Amino acid sequence: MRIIFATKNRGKVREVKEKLKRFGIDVVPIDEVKNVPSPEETGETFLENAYQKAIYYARALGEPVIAEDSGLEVEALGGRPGVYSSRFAGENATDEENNRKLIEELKKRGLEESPARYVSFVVVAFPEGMGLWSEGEVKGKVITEPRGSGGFGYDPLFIPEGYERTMAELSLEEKNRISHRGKAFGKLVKLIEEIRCW
Ligand code: ITT
Ligand code: NA
Repeated sequence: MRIIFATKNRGKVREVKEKLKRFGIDVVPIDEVKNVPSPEETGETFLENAYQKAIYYARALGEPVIAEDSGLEVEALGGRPGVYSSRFAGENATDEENNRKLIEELKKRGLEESPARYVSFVVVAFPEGMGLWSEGEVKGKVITEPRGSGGFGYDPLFIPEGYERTMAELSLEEKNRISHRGKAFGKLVKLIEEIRCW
C-alpha cells in the first residue's frame, strides 16, 4: 500500500519511510507525485495545521494524504517555539538559525538547559473531508551545547528523558522508537488497520 506524505521536510520523510516500512507501507513524498503550491499555515494548534495541510493536498490530488505538524515546547520559554518551531528565527529560517536563537533565548535567561518536549500531530485526510488523527510526544530537556549530526531541526540540542545522548546522536531506528513522530505514526497505522478505511 502507498501513502502520500505531504511535507517539504526531508528529515520527516526519512523517518516516516523507515517507520512504516515494516507495515508494508510505501511512504511517497508529495513532490514526487505532483507539484502543488504549499498552503499557508495559519492554525493556532498543531492539530489544526496538520489537518489544514492534509485536507488541502487530499483535495488537490483526489486521494488520501497524510500530513504532520510538530514542534518543540520549551518550559523556560513558556512553551515556545511550539507551532512556530520551523520559523523561530524568522520566516524561512534554517535549522542552524533556529538552534542559535534557542541557545540565545536560554542564555539570555541565565540558563544552560530547560525541560522541554517534542510533539507531533498526524492527520490522514480523505478528499471527501473526513480525517483520522493521532499524536505523540517525547519529554526531555534542551541544552545550549549542540552535539551530534543525525536527525534534523533541534535534535542536536534535545536530550530525551532517560538518555545522555542528544536526539542527533541516536540512530534513525532509535529515534523512531522513542520520538514524538515515531509514536504518532505508529498509532495512526493501528487506527487505519482497525477502521479498515483504505
Ligand atoms: P512541513 O510543514 O512541510 O511538513 P515543516 O518543517 O515546516 O515541514 P512543521 O511546520 O511541522 O514542519 O514544523 C516542524 C518544526 O519543528 C521543524 O521544522 C523543526 O524545527 C521542529 N521539529 C519537529 N520535529 C522535530 C524533530 O524530530 N527533530 C528536530 N526538530 C523537530
Ligand atoms: Na507548523
